Amino acid sequence: MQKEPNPAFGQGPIPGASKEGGLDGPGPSRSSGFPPRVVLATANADKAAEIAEIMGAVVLVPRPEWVPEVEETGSTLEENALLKARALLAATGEPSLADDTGLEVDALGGAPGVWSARYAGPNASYDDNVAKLLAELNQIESRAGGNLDRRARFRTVIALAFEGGDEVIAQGCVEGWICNEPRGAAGFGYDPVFVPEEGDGKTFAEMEASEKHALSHRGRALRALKDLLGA
Ligand code: ITT
Repeated sequence: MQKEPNPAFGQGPIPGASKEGGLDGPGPSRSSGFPPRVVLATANADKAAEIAEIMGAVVLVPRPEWVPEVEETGSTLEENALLKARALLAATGEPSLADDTGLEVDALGGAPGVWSARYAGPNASYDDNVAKLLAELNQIESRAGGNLDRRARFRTVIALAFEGGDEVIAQGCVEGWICNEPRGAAGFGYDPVFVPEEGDGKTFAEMEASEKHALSHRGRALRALKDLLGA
């Protein structure tokens, strides 16, 4: 079954990330290359674990638990990523990295998009969101007499904010479609119903982590960020 978001995140090290260091001392401002350590703005443990797997050697400091939840009031992924990165930079003084991700489904006019986390309501679980998505698509499909364009894409915007005001933004996108029933137990969120175009018909939740990262929105965005920083 799907995992639920982990509310305990922020209270321990991120799986796969280095455990070094605390939060004291001024962080570096932007120079060249990737900063050797960054604070992660995400409160989603599954997302943090993926970022750690993709980033490898960079020291990733979990979002400190005393930092209040950042309200995602933006109307775009980019606005929300910047809100989160700036809030963590202001709280910690260290380079801060935020990921905002949305699933855009063509038959739903691009929804759930920026509301992907809260699609089925403010405290929705991954299962609730997937169930709502499939129910909406089924309804549209039956109204359309069994014909439905199930094309969709995941889009991730990564923002990295530095002391002194420098900000670097990168994006990643993966095209695919929404299958009829959830398949697979890996990954998180909408992974059990998303089939990437460039794969072999498996959902992201049926793939090894490395297979997902090679194709995924998040893998692409983080690799683009490294390129932008010349790392
Ligand atoms: P933070 O804002 O604290 O980072 P969040 O879970 O609210 O955590 P987003 O708004 O970016 O983060 O994510 C929207 C939702 O999209 C997320 O809760 C998942 O349900 C889903 N999602 C994000 N990345 C995904 C991925 O790689 N695979 C499947 N679903 C994903």
